[in-house]
Amino acid sequence: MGAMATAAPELAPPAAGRDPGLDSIRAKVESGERLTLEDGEFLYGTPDIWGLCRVAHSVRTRLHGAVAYYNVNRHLNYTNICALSCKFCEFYRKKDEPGSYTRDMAYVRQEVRKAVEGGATEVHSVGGLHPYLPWEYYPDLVRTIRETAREMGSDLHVKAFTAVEVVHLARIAKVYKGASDPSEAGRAARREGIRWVLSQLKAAGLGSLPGGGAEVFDDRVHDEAYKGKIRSDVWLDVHREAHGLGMNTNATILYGHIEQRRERLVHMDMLRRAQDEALRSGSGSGSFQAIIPLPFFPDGSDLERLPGPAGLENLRTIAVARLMLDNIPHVKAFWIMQTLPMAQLMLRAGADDVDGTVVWYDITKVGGGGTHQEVSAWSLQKAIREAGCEPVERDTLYRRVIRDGRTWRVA
Ligand code: V47
Repeated sequence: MGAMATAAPELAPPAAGRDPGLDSIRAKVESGERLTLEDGEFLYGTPDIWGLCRVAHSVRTRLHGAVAYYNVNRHLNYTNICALSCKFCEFYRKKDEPGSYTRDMAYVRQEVRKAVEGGATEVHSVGGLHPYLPWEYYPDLVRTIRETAREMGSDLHVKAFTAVEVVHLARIAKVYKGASDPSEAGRAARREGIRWVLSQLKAAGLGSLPGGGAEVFDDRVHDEAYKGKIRSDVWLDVHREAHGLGMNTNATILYGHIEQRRERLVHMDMLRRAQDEALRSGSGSGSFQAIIPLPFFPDGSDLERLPGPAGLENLRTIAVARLMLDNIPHVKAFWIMQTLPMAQLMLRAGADDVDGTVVWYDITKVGGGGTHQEVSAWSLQKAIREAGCEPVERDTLYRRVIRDGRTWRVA
């Protein structure tokens, strides 16, 4: 006789059919009532994942019809040297460690020329917290990108520097006062330094802030996984200051590591409150344009023992983000991290944007691959059409791009 058959592990019953509990949430969503954290927990727990996707899809359709956005962009990481050692991060290197780099302006000019030749409308530039680069490097970086593009007749948008980098720059420029003062006066002093940095960068040509560095707005998760990074209050203050200067920004949430679903929902609630504030400030003020849920990639990080979120959790999180963040217009399924096939599904579950052509991406490498992660505009359009949506090329500010080969203008 062969080896004894082991009992198959008990399987959960297949995902149930319709969840009647979703009806009251659907009714709330249709009447424009804001969902509570408890509603969010219900959505995360429902076995009727397709019902959840349908409700999120109805919101996405009300906002954007069948349109799904993409852009032609390039990522340019100016350095991977970082004073921090966040446990989830595989990108950072220490100075003199093999593979560490810092780009000079000749390199930046060369990459911008390639970006413009490839028809890019945006350069997305972020980096580690370099301990020694002088303050002048950063406005110079923005100016170099803008001027190189302008010489080629392109009004390339620079979306650069996460809130974490902005605070680092304020420290380097020695304008970050009151760092250890918990009073309102301390906060006002810190915000003044942040405002100074952002206005200098804006004067150099900075167009908007990306959504990175937010991780999860929770002190427990912060202290365990990215101690040393700014906390949620400061991240939000940087975005408030950018909005005050008339710049739009994005927001992310990095999920699927050591956080709980409830903590994700609290993060989303904090973002929508900050967005309420931004929208109350009226015209001339910027706001959050997009929420980008980022699934955690364990490979090569200090949290490599964790499995990372599975496909259905990613789908669920996109849908929940669409439903909870009722005042942020766009939900981005960043194809680099979600994969293109999953991003297609997400276009039917709340997402309306897949990000762009990217070309080089150094922060996460799918399947342990290299940094060359490029997809053509044609492939993005094809994927969007296959998902039953209408592809629309956008610029960074979600204006339609009218294109004639590599030359373009916004509608
Ligand atoms: O801030 C780092 C995250 C972010 C890992 O604004 C990781 O349009 C998963 O913010 N697994 C950078 N995520 C990326 C980012 C972004 C991407 C695309 C578009 C936009 C936008 C913003 O990536 C970091 C961090 O939260 N990250 N390591 C990892 N192992």
